[in-house]
Amino acid sequence: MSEVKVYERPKSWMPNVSSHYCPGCGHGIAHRLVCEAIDELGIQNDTIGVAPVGCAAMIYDYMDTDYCEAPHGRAPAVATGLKTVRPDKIVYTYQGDGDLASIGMAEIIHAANRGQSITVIFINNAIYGMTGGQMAPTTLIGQKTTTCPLGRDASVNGYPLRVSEMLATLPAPGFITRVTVAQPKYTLKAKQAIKKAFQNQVEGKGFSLVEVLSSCPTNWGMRPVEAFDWLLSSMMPYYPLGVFKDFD
Ligand SMILES: Cc1ncc(C[n+]2csc(CCOP(=O)(O)OP(=O)(O)O)c2C)c(N)n1
Ligand code: SF4
Repeated sequence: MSEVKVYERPKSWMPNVSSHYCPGCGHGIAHRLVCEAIDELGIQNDTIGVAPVGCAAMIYDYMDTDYCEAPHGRAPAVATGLKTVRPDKIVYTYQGDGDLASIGMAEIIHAANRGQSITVIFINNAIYGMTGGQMAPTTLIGQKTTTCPLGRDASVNGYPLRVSEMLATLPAPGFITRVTVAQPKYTLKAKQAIKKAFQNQVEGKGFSLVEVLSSCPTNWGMRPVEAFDWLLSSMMPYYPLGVFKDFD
């Protein structure tokens, strides 16, 4: 009988670590996709990641590449500095929606507007995960969080920001796409998008951003399967998957 390999630990996943993320959290899947892309492109020794605040703050414990921590929301600015002094390196940020779309909104807009040659992995789980589930700029209308316990109300809190669509209006960024890790069929496409976002940088192109719709069962108050179902039924209609901008 021939052997079929169903699982292999990515080379760029740090040896001997196991995940600290909650059961059903999308961060672990997204980390793996980033590692697989780095492996397949053979860039493990040439890559520098920039870590966010939020649940992925210690992503450097998982990734066996060079890494740098950034203050709240400033990952695109730190990545800009790294890429400027080391243009030979592949520089990427990994940021949640609290980090990127709230505190760091200015940094991401300006990095995108400069067409900065970096790769951004943006995890949209519609809430601040790490700090106990505050409302994020991406929280949906009616969604309950600790800071909007009756549900987000547009007349008080404004509307959820569609970051990818907003950035795609700028002339400079090259590749902007939204994917999800909610089901295996979507995860395969997410992997292709993440790999392409790194490949763009290898080829010396400009700014690439992959928004990943992800789950936070803990702060959504759901079981893992229910959380992925909610992502599909509630998040995806407001945040449609697709490519909003491409270099080609
Ligand atoms: C008003 C406010 N400013 C700053 C912080 C500090 N802070 C710590 S983690 C974090 C972001 C967490 O959310 P997100 O980036 O969505 O990542 P997640 O934990 O969901 O992966 C913030 C904003 C805070 N909790 N509240
Ligand atoms: S709090 Fe949410 S985002 Fe953070 S690890 Fe748990 S499920 Fe993931």
